[in-house]
Amino acid sequence: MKKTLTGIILLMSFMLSACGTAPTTPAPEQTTKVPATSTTVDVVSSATLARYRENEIRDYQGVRLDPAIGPADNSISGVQHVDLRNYRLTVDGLVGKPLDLSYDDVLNLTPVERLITLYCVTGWQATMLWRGVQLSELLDLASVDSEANTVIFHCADNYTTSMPLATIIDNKLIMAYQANGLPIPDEMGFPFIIVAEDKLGYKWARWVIRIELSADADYKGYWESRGFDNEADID
Ligand SMILES: Nc1nc2c(c(=O)[nH]1)N[C@H]1C(S)=C(S)[C@@H](COP(=O)(O)O)O[C@H]1N2
Ligand SMILES: [Mo]
Repeated sequence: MKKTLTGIILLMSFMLSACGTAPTTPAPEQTTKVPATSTTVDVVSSATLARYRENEIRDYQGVRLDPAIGPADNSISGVQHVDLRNYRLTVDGLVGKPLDLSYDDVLNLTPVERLITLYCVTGWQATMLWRGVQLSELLDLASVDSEANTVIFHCADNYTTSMPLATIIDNKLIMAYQANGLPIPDEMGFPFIIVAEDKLGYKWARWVIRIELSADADYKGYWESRGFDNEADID
């Protein structure tokens, strides 16, 4: 009896994990727009409209952008509010020159802008216009050691996630400080979010405070150590 109860509790807590569901790949057919009655369209759009911030860009080259504030927060410890006055970004681990950067130091690097969609395991998705820096520029500044093969992102809420160094370099991944023309809102990871293009939402580290270079290719972050796939490919 006691065992059954423990089992049920374990099962329930697992189901509540990572944006509220057990691991599944987002079903594209669920997210494709289907013709709806005008009432449905109105309800959906007014709820979404309410989440746009003042002066947020809503269209980019004919594509409708989603609000940078999502419909629900599923963060492990709630939304973080990072104070820039004592914010530092460190890049350390297997590097020749560890970095200790301010917010402005990062904004002074070469800006890149890209339209990229975030897919959460629940099927929720959001397409935004991201502006930030290419992670490889930061890594070059730190002179990464040749034995490093993994990049571990540490966040203000103690969340961690990682990606192979090669994925970051080959896919020219960026760390963003703007979404839809405005600073990243607290809800989306102010001051910095890793835009893990083509990877599931749990690779998109928010409120990044430390980028650690490692040789531990088997490192598992918060959700990865709880059963979510370490590759996290969207297809
Ligand atoms: N620091 C931190 N980053 C995080 C998370 C988190 O809990 N803490 N959650 C991840 C997950 S599971 C998703 S889907 C995206 C978006 O989270 P949201 O659904 O709460 O908006 O942020 C990712 N990055
Ligand atoms: Mo997620």
